[in-house]
Amino acid sequence: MKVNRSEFIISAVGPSQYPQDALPEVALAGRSNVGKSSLINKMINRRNLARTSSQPGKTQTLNYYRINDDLYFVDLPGYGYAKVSQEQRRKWGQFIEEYLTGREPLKLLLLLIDARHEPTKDDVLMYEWVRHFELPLVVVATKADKLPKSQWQKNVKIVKETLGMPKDAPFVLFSSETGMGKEELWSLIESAIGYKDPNLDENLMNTP
Ligand SMILES: Nc1nc2c(ncn2[C@@H]2O[C@H](COP(=O)(O)OP(=O)(O)OP(=O)(O)O)[C@@H](O)[C@H]2O)c(=O)[nH]1
Ligand SMILES: [Mg+2]
Repeated sequence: MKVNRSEFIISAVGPSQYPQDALPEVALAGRSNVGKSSLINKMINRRNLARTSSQPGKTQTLNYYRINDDLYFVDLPGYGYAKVSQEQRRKWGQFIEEYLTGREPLKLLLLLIDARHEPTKDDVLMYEWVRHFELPLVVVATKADKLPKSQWQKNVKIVKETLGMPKDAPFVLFSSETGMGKEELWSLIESAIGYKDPNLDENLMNTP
């Protein structure tokens, strides 16, 4: 997809603030600091559109970014931040569960996992939760640039095995530094939202 236009829309604190225009939504979940906002910025070639929260673990908002007139990226609040109370955890769970189970325009969830480390208990729980909901899912292993190339294969295997992923489940090794995995991820997003490249349509029509 060619990104011509991307804009921040809203930090929504509840369903009444979610956009009403029914554009497909691609949500990003993952631990605090795993690279959700950086991934959005890389996908849309913007240095700093997606905000990095000054108070990790505290903001409980869904941040909406509109890409062309094609989709929204929805940056979900990160989980697993140590300094969060039991009560905040419970609220987070409820908020996210409502969104993931009840949001009609949601077409794909990107679950981000730090490629450098074995997935945490929270990562595994999140993965199992999403599978239970039967949401379309791509697991994205982030920060690949922080690993030597010689270690990629080993770490990918650890991530997949720890999560218990089926062999052919969608998976992308990604770096917001180098752009590794970006095109692959765009293709997966395009098919999930049923995107048709207008340029390709034109080509088809011009074919004799
Ligand atoms: N080297 C490298 N650093 C990255 C990458 N992705 C993110 N980072 C860094 O990791 C830190 C956290 O990235 P964010 O994108 O803010 O993470 P987040 O998941 O949005 O965090 P929260 O909003 O707190 O949940 C920042 O310092 C980023 O620069 C990557 O692919 N490579
Ligand atoms: Mg963020």
